[in-house]
This record gives sequence, structure tokens and C-alpha cells, in this order.
Amino acid sequence: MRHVMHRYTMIVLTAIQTAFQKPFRSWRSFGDTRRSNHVMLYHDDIYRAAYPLAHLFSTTVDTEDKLQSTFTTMKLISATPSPYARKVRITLKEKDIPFDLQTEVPWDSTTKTPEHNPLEKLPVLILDDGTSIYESHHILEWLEVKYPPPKHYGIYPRTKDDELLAKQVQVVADGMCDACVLLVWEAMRESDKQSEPWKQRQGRKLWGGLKALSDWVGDKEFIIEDRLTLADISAASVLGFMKLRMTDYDWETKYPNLKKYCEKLEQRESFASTKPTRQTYKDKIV
Ligand SMILES: N[C@@H](CCC(=O)N[C@@H](CS)C(=O)NCC(=O)O)C(=O)O
Repeated sequence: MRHVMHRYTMIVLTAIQTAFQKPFRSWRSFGDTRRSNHVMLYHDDIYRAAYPLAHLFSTTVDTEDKLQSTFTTMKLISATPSPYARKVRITLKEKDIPFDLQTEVPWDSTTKTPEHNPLEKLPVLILDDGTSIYESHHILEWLEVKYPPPKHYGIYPRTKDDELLAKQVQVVADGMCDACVLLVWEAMRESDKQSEPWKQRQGRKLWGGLKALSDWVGDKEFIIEDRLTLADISAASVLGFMKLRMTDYDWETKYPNLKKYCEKLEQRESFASTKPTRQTYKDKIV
């Protein structure tokens, strides 16, 4: 019965949505981009309104409901300095999803990471049926799909355009993390084997990324929508890592807006409780 009511609610809401969209669609075909943005917002609002209404009548509407009956607690393989893993830890905390934290050193031979990710990298989210989800941006998307708002905090912005912007910020932030990792490893090689042009190349990416982040942040508390999104989680994770490991790069003096932005975010519980710390490696890597 509840299932039927749920279907009925969704059908009625979809009909309302279609009816209201018709005139907007014809305006859109004349190329009025302002109105087409309006259509996106409208579509999004209906979707979000439909979700809790349908939920009143059914326990089957949410993929999470099915998930919860299948899964118990997820496990996250993480490393204490990892900015990629920190993105996932912050997201899990913001969404209030319980998880077991398995801290490893991904560079040591003892790491379990290769058993769960063919690329041998963490973070890896392991479900209790053994399925593993890896690559930080993919894990974040997976969590947003499986644990969506309004029941859980939504880290994706509400409109598609803003979602694309947030993902663009993530691309830059993750790319900066990659440059940091390359620089850290280069510095561990014997000094006569280190390449100055290589270090400068990676350094340019960091300064370029910092400039892009500074422009996106401006004097705002959050990059998009006046609330924490994927963009801030990604930006603050790389900045936090730079504070820990890239002390030669004095970005806080060059970009005081980023310093202020970061300090404010670091007060949030999900950030304060995941502050990066160094690890020591047992095995020789390079
Ligand atoms: N693009 C990956 C990068 C992950 C990554 O590089 N993780 C590091 C730890 S911070 C790692 O596990 N490295 C081991 C390796 O590259 O073999 C993501 O976003 O998850």
C-alpha cells in the first residue's frame, strides 16, 4: 500500500512539473538563457520538494533505505596527511554517516590498499560486502548519490551550473595535491638526482592553482551558495596539506583571503577533527 502511495505521489508531482515546464521550455528554445537557468532551478526545487513528500508514503523511495538493510558500517582506508582522504572524511562527517577509520601508510608494503584498489591508492571506501569505491572525487559523488539530501547534508550545489563549478574547483584542488605529492617525493631523492626544472614545473602548478582558488574564494566564507559544498571541501583540503608539508610556499602572505577562508573553515568540527598530521614511512620508495 505504501509503495502504491509513493508511486502515486511521484506521478502527481511529475505531472505538475511537466505542466509548469512547458511554457519555460518554449522560452528556452528562443535562447533566453536567463529563463533557462530559471528552468533548472525550478526543476531542482520540484525534485527536492517531491523527495520528502514521497518519503511520507513510502520507505522504499531512498536508495539508502535499501543500502542500510544491506550494509552495516563502511570502512575507510585513509592516511593521516592525505588531502584526498580528508575530503572523504569531511564528507562522511558532514553527512553524519558512521564509518570505521582504517589508518594506513599507503607507501609501506604492509598497506592493504592494493587488495581493494588496482591503482594502489587511498582513500578507499569498503562496503561490508567487500565492494570497494576509490578515487576521492568518485567516492564523494557516490556518497552524494547514496546518501542524498534532505536526509543527509548535500555537498553538491543545487543547480547544475554550480555543480559544474564546484567540480572545476575540485579538479584544480586535486591537481594541486598531485603537484604537492610529486614535489614531496622529488625532495626525498638524493640531492644530485633531483631535477630543478621538474620542481619549478610543479611549483608553477601550485602558484597557478592558488591564484585560481583565491579568485574563486574572493572575500567570501564559502565559494558557492553561501554554504559548505564540495568546492570548499576540496579547496580547504589542499590548503591544509600545504600548511603541513609545503612550508616553502608562503601562500598565506600572498593570499590573505585564502588564509582567512581556511582559518574559518578549520573551526568547523568536520575539519578540526581531520586536521592532517605527518606519517613516517618504513620502506624506501624512490
Ligand atoms: N587521485 C587520487 C589520488 C590518491 C592518492 O594519490 N593517494 C596517495 C596517498 S595521499 C596514495 O595512496 N599513494 C600511493 C601510490 O600512489 O602508490 C584520489 O583523488 O583519490
